Amino acid sequence: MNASLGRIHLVSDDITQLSVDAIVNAANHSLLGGGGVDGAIHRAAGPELLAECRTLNGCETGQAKITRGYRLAARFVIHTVGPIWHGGHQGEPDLLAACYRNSLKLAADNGIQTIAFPAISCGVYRYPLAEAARIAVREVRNYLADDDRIETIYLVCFGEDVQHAYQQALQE
Ligand code: AR6
Repeated sequence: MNASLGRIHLVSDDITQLSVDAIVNAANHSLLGGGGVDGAIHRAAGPELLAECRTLNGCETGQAKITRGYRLAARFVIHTVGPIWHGGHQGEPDLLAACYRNSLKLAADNGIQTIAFPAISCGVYRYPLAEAARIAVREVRNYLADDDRIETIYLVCFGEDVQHAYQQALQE
C-alpha cells in the first residue's frame, strides 16, 4: 500500500530497494554498522560504505552525517543516530525530532530532492511507535512548510504496525 499526501508518501518496502536520492540509516554512535535497517543498508551498499563510515569519527545522538550510497540505487546515505528509549524523560522526543530535522537539512544542503526515512529508533532502540510516528510526521511537515528544496519525503513502513502508526499520525 502506498499512500500519497502531497510531498509526504507512505511506502511499504525494504528501504534498501528504493530509487531515491538518499535513504536515511538508523545508525548507532559508531557508524560502523549493526542490526536492523543499519545492517540491511550496509549489506546492500557493500563494504565501501563501511570504509567511508570509518572516516567519519562516529555521530552524536540526534545528529546526521552523509556518505555515498555505493551499490544502492540511492546516491547518498544519511546516517543519523536515534535516541534509545529510556521512558521518555531523558530528552528522547527532542533527540528524535532532531534526527529528522538534521537529516533533512543535510539532505537539502546536498541537493537531495527525494529522501526515504525508516522509523528511526522504533526497532532495537524501543521507541514507542505511536509517539515516534507523531514526531516524524510533525517534523517532516514542519520542514516541508519552510523549505521547498526537498520534493518528496518517503516514510518507510517496514511492517503493518509501522504503517498503522503513520496513518494515525497523518490523520491527527
Ligand atoms: N527497510 C526499512 N525499514 C526497516 C528495514 C528495512 N530493510 N529493516 C528494519 N526496518 P532498527 P533503531 C525498520 O532496529 O531502533 C542497529 O543495530 C524496523 O522495522 O533498525 O533506530 C543500529 O546499529 C524499525 O521500524 O533501528 C543501532 O545500534 C526501524 O527500521 C540500532 O539498531 C528501526 O529499527 C538502532 O536502533
